Parts: sequence; structure tokens; C-alpha cells
Amino acid sequence: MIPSLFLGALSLAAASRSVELTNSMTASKAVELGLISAFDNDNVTHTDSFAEVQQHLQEETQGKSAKCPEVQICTTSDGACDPKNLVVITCISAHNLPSQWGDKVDPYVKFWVDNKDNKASTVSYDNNENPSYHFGCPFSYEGALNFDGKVMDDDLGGDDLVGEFAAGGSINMDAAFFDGADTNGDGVFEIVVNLFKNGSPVGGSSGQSTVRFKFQLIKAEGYQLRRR
Ligand SMILES: [Ca+2]
Ligand SMILES: [Ca+2]
Ligand SMILES: [Ca+2]
Repeated sequence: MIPSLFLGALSLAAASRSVELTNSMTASKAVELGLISAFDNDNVTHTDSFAEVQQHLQEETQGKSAKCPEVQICTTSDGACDPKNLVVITCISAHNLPSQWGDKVDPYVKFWVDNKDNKASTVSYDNNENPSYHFGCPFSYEGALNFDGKVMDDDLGGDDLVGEFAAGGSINMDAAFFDGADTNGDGVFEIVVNLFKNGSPVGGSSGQSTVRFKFQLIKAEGYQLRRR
């Protein structure tokens, strides 16, 4: 069962008190500050039904299309293949996104590992403050897993920032974080990221704006590629 303190988690007041604008922080620090929360996948049940997802797909009109980054499987040195770290990151949904006056938000999510060259982007949905995306991409990377992203509002005259993940810097997923997030060690867990804009928490009509992701570590520090 999921401890309820993780779920509804931090109030806006608690989050705003602890915001630190740094270029990068460890994921365990971000959990401590209430900027993200993590759940092991075994404990997670989704309320998004298949029918809901289908309905959202039909709602899409002339919005942005989705894309994944290019994946490099190996770093080649002297003709040898040195497997890079690999993770599949799925943007599940966003919640409580704010709308502008006269324009209900048309949201899409950009998320990346290490830098914006290694970036995925979801479709944009028209007029939807609680979109379900269920869109995943594989990412390759070296060293630690640095995760970052933002939610944008699709607009005809130039897209607006809805909010950035955590407090504006990337989230460095450290070993202590994996220990807490992936308790059963299968490489699969989920996180919920709070959105911020100019250092302040972003909220919609029913509370803090958040984005939910599923992570599937294929090869990472402490995790290996293996044949089952
Ligand atoms: Ca709109
Ligand atoms: Ca818009
Ligand atoms: Ca797990």
C-alpha cells in the first residue's frame, strides 16, 4: 500500500518554502524538499482507463506531434561496443494544469536526459487541464541519470511555459534515490514531479500542478542488462 504522505504530499506552502533554484540537485534531495515524490511500480494503480486514453487521442486536433530522441546503444572504443546506460521513460499524465484567461491550456510535455539534444515530446491536447499521455521513449546516457523537463501550452502565436520540473534545474538520480524509489529492485518505479515557474509552485483549480512518469531502467548504475 502507498503511504499517504507520499501521495497528496506537500502542500503548496510547504513546497514554496523549500524551493531552491539550483542548476542540479540529487533526486533524494528533491524528494526531501517535496519537489518530487517516488513510488515503486508494484504499488501503483492508475485511474486512467484505456477508454479515457482513446478519448484523449481522438480529442487531438491540430496540435504538436510526439517524438523520441535518437538512441545510441554503444559507445565504441577500439571497435568494441561498450553498452551505454538505457532507460525507458514514459510520461503518463499531468494534473491540475492552470489555464490562461480565455484559453484553456493546450498542454504538451517535453522531457530530456542530460541535455535538450536527448529530448522527447508528447502530443499536445486541446483544452485539457488533466491530460493522459502514456507516451514513452528510450533514452541512452552515460554516468548518472539527469532528468529534466517542462510543460508547454500550445498556442498559435508562440507557445507559453506552463511550468518547469522541480525547481528549474535537472534532477540527478542518485543511488540513495533508487534505493527509496525502486524498493523491489526491478528497475521500474514512478515519480510525480511538481511544476514551478520563476521559482514559485504552479497550481490549477484543484491544487499543485504535477506530471507523472514511469521509469524503466534497463542499464544504469547498479543495474545491468541481462537475459531472462
Ligand atoms: Ca486552448
Ligand atoms: Ca493555448
Ligand atoms: Ca520497482
